[in-house]
Amino acid sequence: MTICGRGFFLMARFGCGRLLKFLCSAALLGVVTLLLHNVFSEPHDHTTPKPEPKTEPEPGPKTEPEPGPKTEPEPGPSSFPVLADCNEVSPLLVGPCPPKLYSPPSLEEIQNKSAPLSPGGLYSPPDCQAKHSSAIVIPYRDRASHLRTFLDHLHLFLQRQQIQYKIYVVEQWGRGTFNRGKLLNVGVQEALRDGNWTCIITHDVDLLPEDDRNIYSCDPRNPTHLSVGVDKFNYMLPYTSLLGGVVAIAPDHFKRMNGYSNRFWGWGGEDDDFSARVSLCGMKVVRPPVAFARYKMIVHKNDKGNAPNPSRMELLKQTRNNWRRDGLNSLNYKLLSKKLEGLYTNLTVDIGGT
Ligand code: UD2
Ligand code: MN
Repeated sequence: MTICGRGFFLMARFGCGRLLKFLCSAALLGVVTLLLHNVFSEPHDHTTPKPEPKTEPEPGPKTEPEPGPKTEPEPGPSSFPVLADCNEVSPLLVGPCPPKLYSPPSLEEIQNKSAPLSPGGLYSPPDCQAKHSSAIVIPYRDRASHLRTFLDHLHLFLQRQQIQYKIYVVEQWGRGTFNRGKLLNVGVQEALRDGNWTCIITHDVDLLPEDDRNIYSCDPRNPTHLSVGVDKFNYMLPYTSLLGGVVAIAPDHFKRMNGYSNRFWGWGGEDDDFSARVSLCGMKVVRPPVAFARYKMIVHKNDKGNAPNPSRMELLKQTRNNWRRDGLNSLNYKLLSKKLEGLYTNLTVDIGGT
């Protein structure tokens, strides 16, 4: 018998008021209902939590740090599905892919052909988690039609490789002497401020890869010279230490080398200086097989403001003594604008000089 039952019995017996009787009967009814419920319902297990009802798999936040631009919104639990890693070798590769060298389409036409890009020319494969994230950095001035030819070819080429990438065009402002090395330093520094890239690709605007098995990712130990064979040089290296054209380099290696020299104004020498830095830092240049590390160079004349640098040989003699204090750590420039175009990010910079 419950306590209330006993109370009711006593109160009824000793003549309590009607209200009290009513309250106690209601309480007794409650207790009986509870007892009946316990007898006829499933026994509750209080030791193990009941499994949640099955819903769609919940995409959880990723544990790996997300590569790519820091400004992009982080994938939230309900905004993106969790993607499986992309295959080691992309199934989309076609091998030889002859570039169309002349009469490039308009930027709008190129954009319509490309898979959707985020503003500033960022691409991530839609169906799998990219294994590589590469910033493509291009030194640039007054080569509008080359840039369109390049974009027309490169976007589809990189998308077939299933890598995450973004193209940065570093445009030298003004009419001063061109400085490829300094522009590349600016581009790498700005790209690394913009995203957690695992690889940097320094890339001339007039070089078009001919085979998509030449993957735009970085070797974990050494810088990679990707433009091994160029049609202009009959697909042969003019000399073994050449490191011009297209280079893939891990951000840490670029920093270890203190980037490029800032002192090479005009054509030539900056690539050889960069090559010397690789060995001075205890690394070596690696090269993929020329069978697919092949490029076409758009035929061009010498540009105004980029005459061969007459002091380049003298400067090259000083690399060994100067590389530690001439480069990323002595870089100064004014970023005049950063524009997120549909197919690329334009960084217009004043790098000084004459
Ligand atoms: C070679 C190298 C190049 C670089 C250069 C010497 C190869 C395949 N190429 O190319 O990497 O070392 O010698 O500096 O080894 N640019 C402009 N506007 C200009 C001038 C240059 O955008 O007014 C950019 C553009 O991206 C161009 C690059 O700088 O592709 C290199 O200049 P280049 O094409 O005149 O030099 P090139 O072909 O002799
Ligand atoms: Mn060229």
